[in-house]
Amino acid sequence: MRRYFISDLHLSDKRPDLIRAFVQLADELIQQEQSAELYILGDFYEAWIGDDYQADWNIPIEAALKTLSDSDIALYFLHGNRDFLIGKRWVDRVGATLIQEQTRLTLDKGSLLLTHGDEYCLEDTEYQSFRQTVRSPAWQANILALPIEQRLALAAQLRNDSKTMSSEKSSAIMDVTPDAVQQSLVKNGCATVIHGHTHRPAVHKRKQQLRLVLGNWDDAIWLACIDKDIFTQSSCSVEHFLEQGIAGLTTVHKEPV
Ligand code: OKV
Ligand code: MN
Repeated sequence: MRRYFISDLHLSDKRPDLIRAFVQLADELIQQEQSAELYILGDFYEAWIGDDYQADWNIPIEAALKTLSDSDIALYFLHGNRDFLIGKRWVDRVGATLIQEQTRLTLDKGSLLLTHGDEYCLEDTEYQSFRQTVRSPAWQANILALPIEQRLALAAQLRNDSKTMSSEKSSAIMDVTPDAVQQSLVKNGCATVIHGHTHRPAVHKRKQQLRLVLGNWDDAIWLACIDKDIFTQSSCSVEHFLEQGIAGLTTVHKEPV
């Protein structure tokens, strides 16, 4: 059985091309696979303001997810830093299973740790304190009690703040702290972690530990897969994907896990 991994699609009304690409990916997976799993490791949406907000641009996205789960492609979702407000209603609507960050996935040979990855960016202390606030159930309950319009405005403002801040931060600060990754692997008894968030798709080997970093969807689309204990990550331009689909993807990383 193949397991697919995606993260950081940042789907929104601003990117109808990415929405089309995701719908196409879903259609093709249904045609190609009898039984498979799709793991969405956070930041599927550019900003999620609550399961009660139903936008037109999101209708085809949820429909594609529902078609996947209805056709024996099991969907798993974990929160990123932009869609942490996804809740039980969304998960039930699309037929996904919500998994916690740092979930262990047992493979034939060993275990794989699944997470979004922002919890590893310890050098950005300002971000970590922001993260602690927005991930707290009390803060989230307050936000979800606001009218939709206010939530939209807040999300847009935070988005702007983040753009200003990241332009002032060095790229080293915004990457993961390798020791934090190391510690979480030891704690969870895994040799391999797969995460997104940093937008630096790669395979990192360090002290017999493997860190597989998923690519973000922007100019290119990315799809990772584990099949028979081999990890591959493939990519191509959005335009090319819209013409060629999965067949248009080129393998960028290949690694036994
Ligand atoms: C990352 C930081 C923004 C620091 C908000 C709903 C809500 C999404 C959001 C969108 C923006 C976070 C989540 C980001 C880091 C900031 C501001 C300060 C200190 C909502 C959905 F709750 F308002 F409704 N946002 N992002 N900051 O761009 O990732 O690091 S963010
Ligand atoms: Mn992220």
